[in-house]
Amino acid sequence: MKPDRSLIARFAFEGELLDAQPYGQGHINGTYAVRFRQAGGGVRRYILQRINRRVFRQPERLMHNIALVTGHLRRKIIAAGGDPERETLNLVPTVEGEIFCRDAGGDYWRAYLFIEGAHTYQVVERPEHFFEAGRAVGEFQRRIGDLPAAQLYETIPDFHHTPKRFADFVRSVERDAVNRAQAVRDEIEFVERRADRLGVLVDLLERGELPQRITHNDTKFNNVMIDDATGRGLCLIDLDTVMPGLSLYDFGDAIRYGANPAAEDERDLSLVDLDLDLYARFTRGYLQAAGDLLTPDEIAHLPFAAWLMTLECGLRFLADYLDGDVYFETHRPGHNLDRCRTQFKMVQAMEEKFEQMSRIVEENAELPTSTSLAAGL
Ligand code: ADP
Ligand code: GN1
Ligand code: MG
Repeated sequence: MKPDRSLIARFAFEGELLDAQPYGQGHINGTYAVRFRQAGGGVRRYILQRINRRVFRQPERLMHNIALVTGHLRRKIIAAGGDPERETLNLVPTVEGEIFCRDAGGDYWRAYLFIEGAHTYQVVERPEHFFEAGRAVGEFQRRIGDLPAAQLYETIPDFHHTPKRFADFVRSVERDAVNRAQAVRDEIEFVERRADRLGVLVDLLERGELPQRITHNDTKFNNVMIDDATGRGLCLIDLDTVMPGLSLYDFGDAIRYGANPAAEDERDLSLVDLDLDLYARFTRGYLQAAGDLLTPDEIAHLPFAAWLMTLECGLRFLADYLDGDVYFETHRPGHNLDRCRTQFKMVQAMEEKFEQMSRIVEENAELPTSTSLAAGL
């Protein structure tokens, strides 16, 4: 449901309200662009979002994280001589000075300055944009890296704990709530055949062999704003899942989405593939920005992380399909299954091109000669 006038009036927006329209193509929150006429005659936009209550059980905690993270980024951007109104999200407070509000139905709302002169894209339209996305993700990890992890809540526990995602998936298969399992036996088996490799990253984290960092955890290309004028990767948006995690999650999730030249929900699977040129561009941008932050073990696992995050996302789409489409926003029957199939096609392509993926990392990383890139499949 669209935000009404009285809800909009609770935020400290400037000007006279013109309208509020649904905006963007996210799978989770309700996003609206709200337009205001300014005293001088111009029009100013803001983003107003309804936080998905089913997904985010404790919106207060999530908003605490976002205020902390955007405040930290703002200081870093100002110190670097950047533009703090465009290179990070900026919360617009309520008239009472709060960072969110609750409506009569119990929904939580928040508002941001609208980042003008920049766009998000559902697929990579210009290859150089994907280098920029890599740079933006690396830059984000660097800027946020010195925020003490203990100050952040885990907004969705075990978000990228792939073995737990798999356990949830197995429960969905067993429950078969809407009688769909029989028709997707091939997809279920696709996951089962790969089940032995799902714990690699969480095991390394538990053993202290990969460092825990503050990460974004949802770095798909349509969460990166690209500057219209310069083509620069300007700002990572969608900060709901910023929390302690592995740098590899951000690399992997960005590749799974953006190195596919087709849409995430493309039905013609012949169009879905791992584009090695796009993969190389992102890798270069990412390593340029974050390279000296990363340990040799992190670098060695980049190709594996791309594979794992793609498989994880595919099994989440499949689990939601089996559950009756209750988590991700869907726009047509079978939408989650279509999404699952693109992810699995990408997984297969990565398995075929794994050596080339490793070579591209090797060519772009400065690794001690003793490090072997043997973190294979
Ligand atoms: P979801 O969690 O549902 O994916 P997002 O926070 O990613 O929601 O927002 C959905 C879309 O709205 C984005 O892809 C982007 O195009 C647009 N958007 C979000 N925040 C802003 C902003 N501050 N300025 C301009 N556009 C934005
Ligand atoms: C969701 O919110 P959005 O659309 O950026 C999801 C991600 C998935 C992605 C798949 C909180 O991201 O984890 O990778 O869809 N976000 C959440 O497109 O579950
Ligand atoms: Mg989004």
